[in-house]
Amino acid sequence: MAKTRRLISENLGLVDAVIEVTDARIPFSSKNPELGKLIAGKPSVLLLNKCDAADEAETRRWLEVYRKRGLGAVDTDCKSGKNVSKVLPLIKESLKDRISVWEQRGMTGRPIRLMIVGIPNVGKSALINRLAGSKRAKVEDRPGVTRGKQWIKLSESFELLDTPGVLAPKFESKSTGLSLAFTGAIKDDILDVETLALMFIQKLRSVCPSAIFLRYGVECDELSDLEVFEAIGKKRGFLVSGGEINYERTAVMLLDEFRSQKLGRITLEPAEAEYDAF
Ligand SMILES: Nc1nc2c(ncn2[C@@H]2O[C@H](COP(=O)(O)OP(=O)(O)OP(=O)(O)O)[C@@H](O)[C@H]2O)c(=O)[nH]1
Ligand SMILES: [Mg+2]
Repeated sequence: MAKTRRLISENLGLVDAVIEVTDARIPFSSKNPELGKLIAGKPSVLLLNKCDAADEAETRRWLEVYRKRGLGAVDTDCKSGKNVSKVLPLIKESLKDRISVWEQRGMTGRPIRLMIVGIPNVGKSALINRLAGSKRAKVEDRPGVTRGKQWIKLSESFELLDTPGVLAPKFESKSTGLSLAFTGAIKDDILDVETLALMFIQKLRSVCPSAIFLRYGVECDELSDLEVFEAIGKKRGFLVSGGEINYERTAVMLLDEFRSQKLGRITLEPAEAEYDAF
């Protein structure tokens, strides 16, 4: 990751502001705590992307958390395009002091240069496509200034670096690793899929207890996590010969259904919980 960090630092030198994309279902675990250090005072805005998949009330609470910290933040859905139009005005707002300095120096018409950063799978490419839209035509390389870099002209005022910076997901705690695995930001193979699904059931019961009943008709109240897991497999008829539950198939199905939003809009990390290193 040292290489990635160096690449991001290099590119940071070329831009005026940074857009950090996070996943609204796991706002804490999808935010990279090192970014603040890397961008060293450069204006940034934060996107709670995939807001269509997250709980609306929780997303509002997270936006409030960021607002209180003075960080420009917006909830976006790059699938439908919801709120994507708010991103550039928010950047302009975060840069207004600098823009007035440029204007005083006669640098009117200087485009604002941006880059997108975020951990894997949060929707960076989807955002680039949304922002660029049909204006995907690349801005020419600027010899001597940004040799080798490709820029996408978004409007008269904005240019976007066409490759996003991929930040390392954070692995400080087990719960962060799990959040990243549940959403698919990191590969399932950090744990066997059955264990992951069992941990997911535990999580789901704490953040959205009704989801399992609504989707699978399993009453969880008196059951252990393992019993819930087995009841879900049974309801789906995922059995092997001898009537045993097919644990692997049940686990894969459950995680798939969460990731494809069949369990509803779920935020796994509530804004009011305690988080360290944030
Ligand atoms: N529901 C939902 N899915 C989204 C949204 N944005 C992106 N996705 C999906 O999330 C997955 C990852 O999106 P990408 O744009 O490829 O994410 P990325 O950050 O570029 O991922 P890497 O290139 O692997 O780092 C894709 O399946 C997208 O369709 C969104 O706002 N809502
Ligand atoms: Mg991508």
